[in-house]
Amino acid sequence: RALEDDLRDALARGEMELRYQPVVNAKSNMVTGVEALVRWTHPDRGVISPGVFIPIAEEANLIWPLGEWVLRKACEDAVNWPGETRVAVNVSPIQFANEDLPKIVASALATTGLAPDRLELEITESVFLGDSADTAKMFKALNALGVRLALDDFGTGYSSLSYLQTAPFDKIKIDQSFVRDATVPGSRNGAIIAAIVALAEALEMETTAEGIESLDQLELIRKLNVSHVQGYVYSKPVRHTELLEHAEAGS
Ligand code: G
Ligand code: G
Ligand code: MN
Ligand code: NA
Repeated sequence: RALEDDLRDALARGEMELRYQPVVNAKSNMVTGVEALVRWTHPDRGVISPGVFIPIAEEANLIWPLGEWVLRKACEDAVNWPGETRVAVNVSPIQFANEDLPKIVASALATTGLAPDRLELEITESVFLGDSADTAKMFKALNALGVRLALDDFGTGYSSLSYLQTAPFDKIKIDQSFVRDATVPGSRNGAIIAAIVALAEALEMETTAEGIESLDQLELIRKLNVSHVQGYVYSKPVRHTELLEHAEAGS
């Protein structure tokens, strides 16, 4: 059987699970949110990364049921987290191009009772390659729902900066490729991160640096005034139950 056929049955068989990676405020060190990351445990092949199966789901028109399941499950879990902890969900450009997306988001919020401002949708620059009138309309509709919007993998896409003129982002996520070598002598990445932070601050957007693995990277990122950090130095993506245990332990 092809992976695509297995993917068709994976949701019904309960093979999909969400993991949550904490996002930490760089100043207060408090967890302010988490990013939902989907995992597929295939009965024969074991855990398959979304980097592998999301493109297959997009080609096979399976991104709809999968995307809807991810949204609903993430909202359902987030309702039980303490305080204002937000949940971020990755939205594929294919989902973004579907006019039903706002309805699907609204329905996930309504059925779970999650406050709209506790849901953040992560969108990549590639959505700006589509029809610009449709893109503007989608941003307007999502904004009207009261959900937050984050620009994911910033600086790695094909797009220009012109979309920042109008698109209502609350946050820029600085791609981990900029973080990786930032502490290596001679690297230009620190300067690039500083420029992204200046841009985000001027536009009143938060910033999250992704893929922070070492204390050296954390120290540099703090010095560069990035507002939020995410990465293995704090936590890998964990189960919903583990997240609750962390919260109860007061960590
Ligand atoms: O967690 P990991 O590094 O394996 O994720 C690999 C890629 O899959 C990342 O680009 C991430 O954004 C994407 N991804 C993870 N979960 C989801 C999801 O629920 N929906 C979409 N569209 N992409 C996801
Ligand atoms: O494309 P997106 O930014 O949504 O995907 C984030 C990906 O980065 C996920 O697959 C997640 O598992 C991975 N990730 C999270 N923290 C780290 C980290 O500290 N180091 C590395 N190498 N990957 C990470
Ligand atoms: Mn993401
Ligand atoms: Na990213």
